[in-house]
Amino acid sequence: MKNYYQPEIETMPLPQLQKLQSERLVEQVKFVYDNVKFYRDKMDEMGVKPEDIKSIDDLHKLPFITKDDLRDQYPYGLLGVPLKDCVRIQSTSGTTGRRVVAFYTQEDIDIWEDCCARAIVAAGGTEDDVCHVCYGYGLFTGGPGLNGGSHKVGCLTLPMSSGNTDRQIQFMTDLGSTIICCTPSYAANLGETINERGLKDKIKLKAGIFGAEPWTEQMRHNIEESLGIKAYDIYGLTEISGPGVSFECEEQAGMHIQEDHFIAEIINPETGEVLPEGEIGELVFTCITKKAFPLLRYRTRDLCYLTRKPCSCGRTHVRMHKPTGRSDDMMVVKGVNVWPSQIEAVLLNQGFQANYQIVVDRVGNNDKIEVQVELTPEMVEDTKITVAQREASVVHGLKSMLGIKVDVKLVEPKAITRSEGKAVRVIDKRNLYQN
Ligand code: DLL
Repeated sequence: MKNYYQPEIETMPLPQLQKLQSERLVEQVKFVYDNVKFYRDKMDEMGVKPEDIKSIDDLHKLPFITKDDLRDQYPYGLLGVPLKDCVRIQSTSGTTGRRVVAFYTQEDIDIWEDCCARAIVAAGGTEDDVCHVCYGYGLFTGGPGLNGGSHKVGCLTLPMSSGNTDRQIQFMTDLGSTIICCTPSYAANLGETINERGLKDKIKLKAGIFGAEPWTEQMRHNIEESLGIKAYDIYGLTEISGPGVSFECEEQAGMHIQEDHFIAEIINPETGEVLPEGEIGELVFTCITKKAFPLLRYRTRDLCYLTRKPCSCGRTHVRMHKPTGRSDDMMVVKGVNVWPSQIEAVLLNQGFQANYQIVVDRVGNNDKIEVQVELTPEMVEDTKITVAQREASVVHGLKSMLGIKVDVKLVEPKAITRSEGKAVRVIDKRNLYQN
């Protein structure tokens, strides 16, 4: 059994790591230039030749690629290898426009599963574990990626997929699941149900690997409490392979990017300028080992910052801070930039759980924003504070955070539909008026 903690790579001193990245980048740029017309045309337009890329210091000379480019090139325009060499597609869960379809060779899949295996090992996984995967399977990368990683580690893998909470809990208790992989919102949902049914003592979970959507530190704390586990963040996107592009170690202080496969940059989303370490901006990835869908300088639209501060786990790979939002899920309401994560932070701070929905509408020329959030059962029982007082307190908290008046509606526990995959937090009705 291969040991998926790979210290020779994961703790490689920085100069050596950058040398490896440079070698792989030079080779990859040649490969892409020779095999993908889209890149060849773009680089020719910019007057950049593959020979101009001699090391990672030349990365900035390459053109960016965006989700719109991916949509324009749908389905086969970005393939780096003949279709007969591809063995799989996966696709994004996007709700607008054309889906993005990503392709994989068998080697691409192996690398992706290695990345997921490293994430599972970082969360304490070994061949003695029972790994319960309730990310969706199918086109979504969550289930297939973690499933493959779990096999590589040698865990007993439960390919549960999402949904059917009763069955999830039954298997978890009957088979003694020790590691769970799902979205944080579904983990919160499971934790709530397990506690309501008084089953916490019957589950053996020790760790959870949660990602695919933003979640706050407060939410981590709530999930850890309700399931009695340590909760690890994992990040990734279909275009770049899927989950496992980066993952947390036991420090839970940012996610190590798997730099032997992906080079990360942070740019100013307005100007494209590369920002220094520590500054928040848009995360950009260059794949240096992928062959079927070999994206260079892909703009993820996720906002975060990078740090190379030493990590006590010994891994040297750069850490990305939890994405604080996306440059495109930012809403402009009443002329003010609003991120759902800001609203969530206020709600969790005031003792609510992450069971909420944000409804934005336009009445006449004016934007209206309403936050609907569930009272917790404890709040319902606690009659010392009235619902009106709680509402006023949330309105006040949101006003201080955002600088605008937000309507708040407190609803009964369970009134908001629970998510089984990625949670739908925002309903922006203003989009309905566009066209
Ligand atoms: O969500 C891949 C994935 C599956 C990651 C399972 C982790 C676990 P997509 O559906 O293509 O792929 O969505 C990618 O989801 O650009 C981020 O905006 C968001 N995202 C993913 N992981 C995190 C995370 C999968 N840990 C998009 N924190 C990304 C915050 C995340 N946002």
